[in-house]
Amino acid sequence: MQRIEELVRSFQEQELLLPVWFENEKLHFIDQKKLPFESDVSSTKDVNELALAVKNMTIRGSGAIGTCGAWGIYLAALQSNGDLKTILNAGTLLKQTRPTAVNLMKTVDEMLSVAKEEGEDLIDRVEQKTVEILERQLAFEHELGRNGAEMIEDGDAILTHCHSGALAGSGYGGRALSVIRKAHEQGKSIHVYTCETRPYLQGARITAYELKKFGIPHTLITDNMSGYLMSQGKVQKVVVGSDRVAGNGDLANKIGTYMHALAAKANGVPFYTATSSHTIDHDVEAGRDIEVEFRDASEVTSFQNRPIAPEGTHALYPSFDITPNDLIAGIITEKGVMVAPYTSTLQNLRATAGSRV
Ligand code: RUB
Repeated sequence: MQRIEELVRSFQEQELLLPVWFENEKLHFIDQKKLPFESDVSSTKDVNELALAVKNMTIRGSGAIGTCGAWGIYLAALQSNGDLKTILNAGTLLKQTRPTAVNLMKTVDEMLSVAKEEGEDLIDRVEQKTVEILERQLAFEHELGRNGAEMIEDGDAILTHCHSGALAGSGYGGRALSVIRKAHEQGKSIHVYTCETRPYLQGARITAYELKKFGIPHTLITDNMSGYLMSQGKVQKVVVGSDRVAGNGDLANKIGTYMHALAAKANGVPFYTATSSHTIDHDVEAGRDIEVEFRDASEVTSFQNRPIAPEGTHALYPSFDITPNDLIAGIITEKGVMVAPYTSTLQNLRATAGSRV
């Protein structure tokens, strides 16, 4: 526990915006559904409660969900005093919470393979692995941020969708906002258009909140305004995150992303995804094979428990969509910016990024 608590203290000294952290023998997390109006923090020692928080989107964003794979296994190890069967069951539970974000599955598997090793010191091994994963994820944010910032020119207006920021990741800027934050820190004069992102409004509530905190000039737009702005020459780049990238470069991201990518292509605006090598799923050949999460229709017919449509209205909520690789100008990762043909550049990335990919 000492190593974890030391790591969290060092993160806190770096003034990171942490979605999840461990302190006083408990895991703490911010309720992202209530931001920015309330900063409600919950605490738990129970992996079941953590899994529920991921499922109901109290903790969300693929990077943060990914680290919950590590936190969850660590909690299960502590809770069960290192009982392997309980830990394996916790892994199954965690993986069932959200189907699209592949970081969650990969991180759980990485943790479980350490838990399954021979030896007495299971809790220590799991703790050590948690520390390693958290440090690595944060390092990725800085590296991919620097790589992506090279794509950004002084004076650019950048459109982003949903929230691919610090609280969706490891606290610096997540993926898309790490690129934007690095460009801003390099002194480039940039402006961000943040799409509100129906129905959860992650863009309005959380991206705008972080951009304000980071001092980055921004304008909130509704999702259906992006095509018009691009046609007027108001947007120079689109940068979004990814919940999963297929081996051929097709990507799954928050519903609405595909629409922005089409508008970007039609208007000659480069569309990038900022992500880590960990988000590339080489077991999935193309976007059509990625499981898209469908959430309850009530999340569309109401907002924060207030109905916004007549009672009984039929609604549909695919939570993600697939953007085909021919709409993507580049996949920004911690190893560099991958360009088409993606099947081979992503294979090369796999070779250089090592076994974790
Ligand atoms: C969040 C979402 C974000 C992605 C990608 O989905 O789609 O755009 O997670 O961002 P939800 P990142 O709110 O449903 O979890 O790659 O930074 O995770």
